[in-house]
Amino acid sequence: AYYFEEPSRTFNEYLLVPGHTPADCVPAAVSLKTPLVKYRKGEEECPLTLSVPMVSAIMAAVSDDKMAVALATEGGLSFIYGNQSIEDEAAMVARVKDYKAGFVTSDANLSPDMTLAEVVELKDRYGHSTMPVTADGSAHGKLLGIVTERDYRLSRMSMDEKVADFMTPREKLVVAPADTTLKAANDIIWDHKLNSLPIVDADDCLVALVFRKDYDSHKSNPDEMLDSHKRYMVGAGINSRDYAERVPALVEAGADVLCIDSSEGYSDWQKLTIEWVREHYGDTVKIGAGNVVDAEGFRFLADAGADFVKIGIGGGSICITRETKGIGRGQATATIEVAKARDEYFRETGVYVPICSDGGIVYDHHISLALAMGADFVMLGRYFARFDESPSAKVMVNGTYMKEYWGEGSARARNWGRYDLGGKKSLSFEEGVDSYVPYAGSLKDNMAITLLKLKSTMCNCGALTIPEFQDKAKLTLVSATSIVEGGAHDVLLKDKAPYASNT
Ligand code: MZP
Repeated sequence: AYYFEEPSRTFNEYLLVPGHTPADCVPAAVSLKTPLVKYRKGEEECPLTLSVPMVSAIMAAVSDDKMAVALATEGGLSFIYGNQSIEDEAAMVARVKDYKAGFVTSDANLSPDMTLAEVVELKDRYGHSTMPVTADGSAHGKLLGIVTERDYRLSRMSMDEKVADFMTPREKLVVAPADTTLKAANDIIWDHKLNSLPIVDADDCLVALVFRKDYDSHKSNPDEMLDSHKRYMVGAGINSRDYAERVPALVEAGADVLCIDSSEGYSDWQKLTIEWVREHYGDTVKIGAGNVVDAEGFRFLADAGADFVKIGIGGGSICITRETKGIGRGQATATIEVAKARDEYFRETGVYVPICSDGGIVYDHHISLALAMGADFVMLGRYFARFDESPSAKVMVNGTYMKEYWGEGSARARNWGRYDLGGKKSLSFEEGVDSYVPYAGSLKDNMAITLLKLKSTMCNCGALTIPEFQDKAKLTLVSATSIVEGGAHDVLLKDKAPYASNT
């Protein structure tokens, strides 16, 4: 047998030692842009980049179309889970691609005398998510947007939930009949000082008018919002069995990037899958592979043509692979070794293959550590599962709101494709658990804090970009007693933290 000389280590065993911080190195100046897929030395730009180095896990409890839209809005990317029918997965991808980010202008000639029902009909005809209209002077010249029932369906909430969600405590629900004119609706909004006006018409179609104030609160002017119609990027998970049918459907639906989802990726199955994609699509379809935990595994997948390589076996919060099969490696050690292999590969071949540290991120600062150790981006499951936007149920457990979160190798998911070694088409034994994670609110609010922490850490290390951070980072192992020193200690806490991680 071969013995690795050093024990494998986790993120918790490391700390960053600050470097010099120049005066212009402030969080607002930090760029978190990072490559998602491979590129050649000398190429102007990586073909696909992320604005923030976070992607959501290929899991049924984490990444559906709603999560994908929310995360893409913040500059990250979701990989839609693959353990569902090809048609359902492709439909989720298509819904993300069809989602109209921003606000779309309409050439419809809207007049203040039009009824709300007519406006909704127009909106539906144009297929817009929202249709800003500039009413003329008689409607106060305000910008209005219309949101219809379809938008609510897309957000997966029931009508009642959405109405509740829509209203801040200060807002009032004013219901207007469908024959209300635009001018009258605008007056109601104005008179009641509402942000929006939900209306239920005869066909049970809920309509909300979004008021100028809402646009102002987006901190961009209405004109900017009217040109900014973007299509969001989305990834999708595939397996190494039905790729000949699944890949064409996902490509047709508009997936920007695919990833072979497997608990252990150093295998011929992955090579064959990548080869099939290259044979049928050349380099036009981007495909990541994994997971691996050492240099050999990385090199195998990079040589096979992977566009990025994912690292991590057994470190996921819901994972019991190390207990059941005795395979895996500490996530920090795996990341450090694979990052060295990536750099060596780049020096040798001129091809930069981005790497993703997948699983085991418990505290926000683990993201900083993973990047400092060389990861180009990180994949998170538990982190995203806690938010409103994840597909799982929000439940009350012992007086606290929780979200359900289960592993793909659990009896609940039965994702045999992820654990397949060419055997029968079923999960023979469990490698994951079914669990709860504390509900944490909206993705947007949580990510804002996480990213601010990351940027602050980068500034402490004197870095304004991720490559600079990786270059300048100084990392130290910590002793068990210094970990104790790192938390609040020898004081009596007034408020017990509701939950230790990500706070
Ligand atoms: P975490 O962010 O919850 O710690 O880990 C998420 C990662 O765990 C996923 O991206 C995937 O690689 C891995 N995973 C998903 N299901 C299982 C399982 O059932 C698993 N064992 O290990």
